[in-house]
Amino acid sequence: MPAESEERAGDGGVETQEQRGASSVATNGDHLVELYKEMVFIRVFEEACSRGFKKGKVGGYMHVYIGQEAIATGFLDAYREGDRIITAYRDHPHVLLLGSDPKAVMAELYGKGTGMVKGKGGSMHLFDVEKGFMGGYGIVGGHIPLGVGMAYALRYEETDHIVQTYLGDGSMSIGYFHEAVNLAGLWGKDGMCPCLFILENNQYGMGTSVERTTAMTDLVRKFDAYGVENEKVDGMDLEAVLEVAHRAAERVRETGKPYAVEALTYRTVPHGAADFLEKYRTKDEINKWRKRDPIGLLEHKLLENGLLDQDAVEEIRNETKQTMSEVTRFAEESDEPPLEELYTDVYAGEDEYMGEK
Ligand SMILES: Cc1ncc(C[n+]2csc(CCOP(=O)(O)OP(=O)(O)O)c2C)c(N)n1
Repeated sequence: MPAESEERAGDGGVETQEQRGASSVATNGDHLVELYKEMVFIRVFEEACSRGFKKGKVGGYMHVYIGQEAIATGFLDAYREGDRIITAYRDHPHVLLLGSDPKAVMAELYGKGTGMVKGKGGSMHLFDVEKGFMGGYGIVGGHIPLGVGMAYALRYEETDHIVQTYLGDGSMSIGYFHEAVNLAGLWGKDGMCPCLFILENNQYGMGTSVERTTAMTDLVRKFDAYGVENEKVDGMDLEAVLEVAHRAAERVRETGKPYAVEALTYRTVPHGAADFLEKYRTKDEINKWRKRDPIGLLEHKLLENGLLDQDAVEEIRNETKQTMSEVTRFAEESDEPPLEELYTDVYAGEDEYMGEK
């Protein structure tokens, strides 16, 4: 691998918790323990669905978020009821963190009628309107204009809700990104676009590194071109993410102006189910980033500060695994959707129409 890949296996120019020094862990320890449990849950969930995929039980295509958990965990901590969340296809954690039923999520991956969208969407098209989760999209960048449009609508309806629009580094070279962020900046001048863009920069789009797709690799600065203020955070450090997430969400809520945060992270597993060989990166690079695994970092901090001990860690993992076996059993034992379901939800019906005619 070229030297650039070695360089990438560092902190990417973002100040890390280790470099910042003192941890604020003691001030909000109980909450951090709760978030730690949520991160462990997401990880164990995705390990379980990866096994299901290998056994051929999960249909369609599937992408997991392993290595990136601190980002969604931190930003969704700033979620308020009535906000909207939209993301691409690496969407399991977002919906789980919003409190959707894990059994319904797993059943959806298994293509069962008890799935959260009746087994018709699968991994990439999760949806839970009640929890504010507006998908789950497979077309890279295609959801960004939807996030911006929803943000406009929320302000037009005179609410103080915001949209969290998650996007990958790979989506930033696509037209949708530029068109949507341009409008966000423009509408934001009148306080009409409360959209928080969360750039999950895991440094690759499938097998292509950021350096091979764009000449200007300081990605978050692309928002400057459209008048959207922005900053960067270490996406492996939950505490750092929490700090920026709450501050940014409140800023967007108050001003109605969009804001962007680039969270530098790393996907420590293959891109998706068909990426067996990972020829585009070295094992060395992967291992270096695994040492900064967001769950491992937080666990270490909690142990160091006496907020958890080794027994408690074991207990959390065991309990989570037990819950997960119930979740998986539910998915396995559920029935396929009935044949009639082929003809429903094809077009939006009267009661599914969301605006005035
Ligand atoms: C419009 C479009 N082009 C190409 C693809 C194929 N594709 C699937 S995932 C992906 C990479 C996207 O990378 P990124 O946005 O960084 O997200 P990540 O997978 O790293 O989370 C591509 C090119 C697609 N789904 N949609």
